Amino acid sequence: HPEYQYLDLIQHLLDNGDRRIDRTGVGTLSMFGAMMRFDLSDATFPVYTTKRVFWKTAVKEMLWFLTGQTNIQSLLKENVRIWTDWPLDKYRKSTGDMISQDAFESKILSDDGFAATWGDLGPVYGKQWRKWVDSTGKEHDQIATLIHTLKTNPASRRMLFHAWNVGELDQMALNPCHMTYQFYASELSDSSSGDGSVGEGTRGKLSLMVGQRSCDIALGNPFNIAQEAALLHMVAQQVDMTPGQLIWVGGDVHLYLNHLEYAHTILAREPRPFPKLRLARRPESIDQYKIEDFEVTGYDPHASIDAPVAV
Ligand code: UFP
Repeated sequence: HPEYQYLDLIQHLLDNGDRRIDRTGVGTLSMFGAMMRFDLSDATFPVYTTKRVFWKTAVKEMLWFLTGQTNIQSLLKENVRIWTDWPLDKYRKSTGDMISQDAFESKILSDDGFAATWGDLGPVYGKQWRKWVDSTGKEHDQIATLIHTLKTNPASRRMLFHAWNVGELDQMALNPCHMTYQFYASELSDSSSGDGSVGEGTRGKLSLMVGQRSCDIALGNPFNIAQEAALLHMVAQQVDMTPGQLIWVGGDVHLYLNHLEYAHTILAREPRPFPKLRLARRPESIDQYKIEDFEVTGYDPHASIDAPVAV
C-alpha cells in the first residue's frame, strides 16, 4: 500500500531523526531529503487512511490559493480557520487587545474594513501564483502560463510555478513551505500539441512534482498530499489529460517532539484503500472550482488523532 511510504518516513524519523531545537521552540526529530510517489490513475485520491484527514479543508485552501486571494476573510467564509493564528497574533501584539480567536474571526467576517486592515497575510502563495510582480512592476500569472503551455507545448521542460519570491519573503505571514510545482506530460498523443480539441482525458498523462522545503510530517504532510493531488486532478481535467503521478519531495522533514504519541498511534494502524475522486463539473477555468465539485467515494479512515500545532 502506498501509504507505507508515509508510515516509513515516520518510523525513520523516530529511529534516525536528528534531534534539534527548531524555530518554534518545540523541538523536532528531523531528516533532510525524502521522496514519495502516488499513482493517481483510476481516479485515485491519496488521502491517508491511518487517521481521518480533513481533506475538504485542505482542498478549500488549495481553491483559495488558486484564486490569488491572501485575506483570511474568504477562507473564514468557507469555515477554514487554519490561517487565523498569524493575523490574530499580529493584532494582539499591535493593539494589546487580547481578543479571543472566535471574536476576532467574527469581526473579520462582519467588518470588511477590519478584514482589510487585519486579515491579510501578505504576499503568500495565491499572490505569487497569480500576481508575481517583477522589478518593472509587471504582474505574472504563473498558473495561466502553466495551463497555456500544457495546452500548446506539453513536452516543455519549463512547466512550473514557484512561490519563493525572495524580495517579498519578509512581508509574508509564513514563508512558503510547498514551493515548486513542476508538471510533466507523458504518453502524448500526436494531436496533443495542436489545439487541444480532442476528447477529454486523451491528450496524455499528467504528473506533478512538488518541492517542499519544510514539512511537519504529522499535521502538514497528510494535508499537503491531499491538496496537491486535488490540484493535479483539476489541472489534468482543464488540459484534457489523465492524472498520472504525484511526486512529493521534502527538504527538512520533521516530527515535532510533542507528536511522538501521534507517531506511535499511527504506526500501529493498517492502511485501507485510498478513496476515489470524481470532479462533478468541468469549470471554465482553474480558479472556478468549488468544494461541491469534489465527489469523494470510498473514504473509510481510522479515527482522527488530535495533535497540537507548532506556531
Ligand atoms: N508546514 C507544513 N506544510 C505546510 C505549511 C507549513 O508542513 O503547508 F504551511 C509546517 C512545516 C514547519 C512549519 O513545521 O509549518 C513552518 O515553519 P518554518 O517556516 O520554520 O519551516
